[in-house]
Amino acid sequence: MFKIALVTGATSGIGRATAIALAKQGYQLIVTGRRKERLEELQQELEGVTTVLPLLFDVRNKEAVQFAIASLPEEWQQIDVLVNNAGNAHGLSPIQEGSLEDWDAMLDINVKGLLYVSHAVIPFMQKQGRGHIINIGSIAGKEVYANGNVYCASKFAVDALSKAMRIDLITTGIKVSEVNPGLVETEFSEVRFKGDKERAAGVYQGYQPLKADDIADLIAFIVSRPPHVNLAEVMILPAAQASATVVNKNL
Ligand code: NDP
Ligand code: 8X3
Repeated sequence: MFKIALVTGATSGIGRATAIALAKQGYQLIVTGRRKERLEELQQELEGVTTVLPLLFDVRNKEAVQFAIASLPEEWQQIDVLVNNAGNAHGLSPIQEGSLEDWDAMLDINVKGLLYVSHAVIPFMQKQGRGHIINIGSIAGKEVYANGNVYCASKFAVDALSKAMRIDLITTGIKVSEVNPGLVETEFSEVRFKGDKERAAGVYQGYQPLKADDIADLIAFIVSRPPHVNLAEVMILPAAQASATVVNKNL
């Protein structure tokens, strides 16, 4: 029997790589994001590997999230795995210079978006008495760094919500895991620095950062554990990274 995974933010980076890894593990996929052409491209790439259902919505729009997920055809409602991955940093400034638009974006996408998607998916999982939610947190949800203020706060919230979900869902058969990556080279820094590719590339120079596939492999491992095992929290760092701010750039 096929299993179904829903991956948010599957148009790029960690979400895209996770969708591909789960497809190779035999999952049918519901993939979400705002960039339609990228979702269709992924669907084409996975033709012959698995069935892919693209769902286009902005996770900030609670009505759109609820409508898209609640109207899934019956054969797509038995979601076994939810990867709450959609998210980004917007800006890197001291709190006294922060932009209200950037703050809204990070809290609305990284925290409220994760909640909206979970709220829509959990009833399906409860109905079948099983499921696995993987929340993508960050090392920034464990340590605050200079100028990271609101992004860090959004990821601290993901940490708190992952723990809270694990407690509240304990009687439902739904497992909750949190994956906390360090530096992964994706479009993340390009988004943070508003399209400044040179500044973004600088974040990953002088050491070997993680690749999106490294996180995808970990997620594929987590969901393939036997029913009695839950990898509740995993931090995954490049070998050159010791903390949010200590990176050996001479490796
Ligand atoms: P990318 O920028 O490559 O991917 C971000 C994904 O999130 C895209 O698919 C994007 O899709 C989606 N997304 C962003 N905003 C929205 C929105 N409003 N509605 C719907 N989807 C949205 O970054 P990463 O792959 O690196 O980031 C994925 C997750 O990993 C994030 O939660 C990030 O915080 C976390 N993370 C990243 C690390 C890194 O170093 N890269 C380290 C630790 C955690 P689209 O634009 O099409 O909507
Ligand atoms: C992404 C990693 O260190 O840029 O969450 O915040 S970091």
